[in-house]
Amino acid sequence: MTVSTQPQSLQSVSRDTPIEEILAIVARDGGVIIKNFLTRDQIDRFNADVDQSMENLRPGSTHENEVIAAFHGSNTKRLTNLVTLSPTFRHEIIDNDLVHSLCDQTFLEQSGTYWMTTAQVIEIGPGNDAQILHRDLENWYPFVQLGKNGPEVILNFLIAFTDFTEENGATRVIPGSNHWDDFEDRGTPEDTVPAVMNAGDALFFSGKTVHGGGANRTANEYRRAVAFAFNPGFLTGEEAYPFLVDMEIARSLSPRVQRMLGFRSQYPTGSAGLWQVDYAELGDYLGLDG
Ligand SMILES: O=C(O)CCC(=O)C(=O)O
Ligand SMILES: [Fe+2]
Repeated sequence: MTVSTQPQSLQSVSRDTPIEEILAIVARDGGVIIKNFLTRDQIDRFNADVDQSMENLRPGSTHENEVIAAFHGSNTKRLTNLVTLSPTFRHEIIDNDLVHSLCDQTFLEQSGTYWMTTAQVIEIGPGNDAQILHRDLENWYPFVQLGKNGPEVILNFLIAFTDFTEENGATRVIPGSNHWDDFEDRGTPEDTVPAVMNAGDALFFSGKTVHGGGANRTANEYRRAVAFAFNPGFLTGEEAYPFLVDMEIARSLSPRVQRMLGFRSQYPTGSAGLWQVDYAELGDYLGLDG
């Protein structure tokens, strides 16, 4: 697929769209909405898994840096360690074949194995301002300089767990910003379009694409998402899963999920292996099957 002009909106595809087609749209626009990425039943069960933890959380950031605290959101709740908190997440959502096909196709080709950098609930409450526009690759700063020609260093599946409307804080995206010459340019709110979605849909986007949570202008609606994102195995992830997830839970996971969480070694292209024990596979050292 080729592009000549900057797209003005986000395209939507069904979840049975060929992988190559989904990735071609992401390469062109920077992101795509995958309709019915999860079933209604998965949405309901996941929400039930985390509802109590969400209730116990206070909104707003605990970070002492003001810019980072603003980024986290004044009336936003962020819940991490979903692997431990949600059986639906650790046995189904994280092991979704579509996710693995899209990540395999991107990362295995460009840079070898990948792992999960974070999976977190982001619930934007009434009165929360729009988040600062950013590219997710800014967590690994040298890739800002490499810009559009650098490798893909983070793929994000932002899954809607409530309906996303323009009023309740649907994620704002700048389609085509993955092709800009200068990644220090993060655009303006006027350049953005809202990722309006039904619960169960997912915004699948590149780390090169400018986006941010939308402002919640409603009186009493909460917009719940899960940001579910992956790095190549040569980068450090956001959440230190081997220290968060009990070994007993880790043993119950599929081998590919164990690798995604750092219970197995990483094999970036050109490397004999990373995250090893005495140059051998970590999974063997831990006595994991398979
Ligand atoms: O909540 C959203 O819609 C986007 C959040 C986001 O982009 C982030 O925290 O990196
Ligand atoms: Fe982001």
